[in-house]
Parts: sequence; C-alpha cells; structure tokens
Amino acid sequence: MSGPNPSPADASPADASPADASRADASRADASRRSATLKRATKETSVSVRIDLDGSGEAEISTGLPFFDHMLAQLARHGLMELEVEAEGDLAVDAHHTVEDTGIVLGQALREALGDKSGLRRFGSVAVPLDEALVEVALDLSGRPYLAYSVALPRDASPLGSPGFEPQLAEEFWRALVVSAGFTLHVRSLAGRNTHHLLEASFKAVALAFRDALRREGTGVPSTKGALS
Ligand SMILES: [Mn+2]
Repeated sequence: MSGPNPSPADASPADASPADASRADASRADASRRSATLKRATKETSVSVRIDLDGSGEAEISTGLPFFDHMLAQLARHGLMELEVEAEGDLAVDAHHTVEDTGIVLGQALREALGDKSGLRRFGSVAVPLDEALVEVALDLSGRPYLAYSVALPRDASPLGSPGFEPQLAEEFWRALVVSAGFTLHVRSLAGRNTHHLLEASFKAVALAFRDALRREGTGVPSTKGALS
C-alpha cells in the first residue's frame, strides 16, 4: 500500500481462534472495556493488531523494525493502552509499506475500540520534552481525518536502527493512522536537534494527548451534532 491516502476498506476482523474467542467473551463480559483485534494481509505486508484502550501500558510489538517497535511501545506505555502489534512486511524493498500498513490497521482497531465515543473528553493537547527536543501535539477525536505535521528533522537525518527506520516515515505512519481512525492530529516541533529525541518526543506526546482525550468524563457523545463517527 502506498500513496498519501491509504484506504482502510480492505482490512477485516481477525480470524477467530480459541484465544480470540475467549478474548471476545471477556470483552462481552466487560462492556466498558474498549478493545479491538484486527488482521490485514496484502502482497506487501501482513499486520495484526490488538488494542485495549483501558490497558496498563503493556506492549508486545514486533514489526521487524526495532526503532518502530520502540516508538509503538511509547504509544502504549504513555497512552496507558495495551497494544499487541505483529507486522511482517517487505523490508527488502524498504520500511515504507510496513510502517504505513501498521498505521492503517492500528487506526482501524482504534476506530473500532472507540465505538460511539460516548462520555469521552475527546480533545487532548500536550507539549513533551526529551532533553533538547520539545514537541507539541493537539488532537481531536472528531471522526474526521486531518494531519498537520511539522517536525523539523536534521537535514542529514539517517535511518534509525537496523533494519533502518527513515525518520520521514513517522509522518507516513501518522497520516495512515489518522486517515484510518478518523481524527485530527497536529504534531509540531518547537525545539530539537537529535532525530531520535524528536521522534520519540512526538510519539510520547501523541500518547499523552490520547490518554487525555480517551478519558471518560460524561455520558453523552461530546458533540453538539450528536455523533462523532
Ligand atoms: Mn529512545
């Protein structure tokens, strides 16, 4: 999958296995638990995701890209989600398809787990430092996809980890996530020189903004339109 507007249309619920079935039973038993499990396979990648928005920050991530794993673990940890991601992609081409498709499936799982969003705070914003880096994030679980991304990376930023994660892939990941989950996300760096710091501060900031926006504060759908999907 490539291009700026990935379509989530071809992802499907994961095949039912005994483990999935017992998970489904558990989530039926606890309707307040916001979770979803999804799987998607194309000729380029195979991605499965389980997300629980009411988790404790536990993550089991394996994408074949150690730096990306490190970033997704930040999302789970600081977003207080439970996240399992397993991706196998055509890394011999480069990391692009794997990163983008992971964003698509994670976004779909997020959309499903969010449900009708009743009671949610909906908005979150935060500025997160990591040493010299400072990244500001604001998000709105609006139901409408919009990404504004302005992270000033060093001109000579080289891929991180091995196999390498090209720093510009972070924007591709956020775009895929935003389009497939349907929310508004602004990510902007205010300071920073180190690529690892800038990207990690971005992921931590998105996680913290999510944690805030996902908080249950009321009962109705937080929109004067009466719907956020
Ligand atoms: Mn780090």
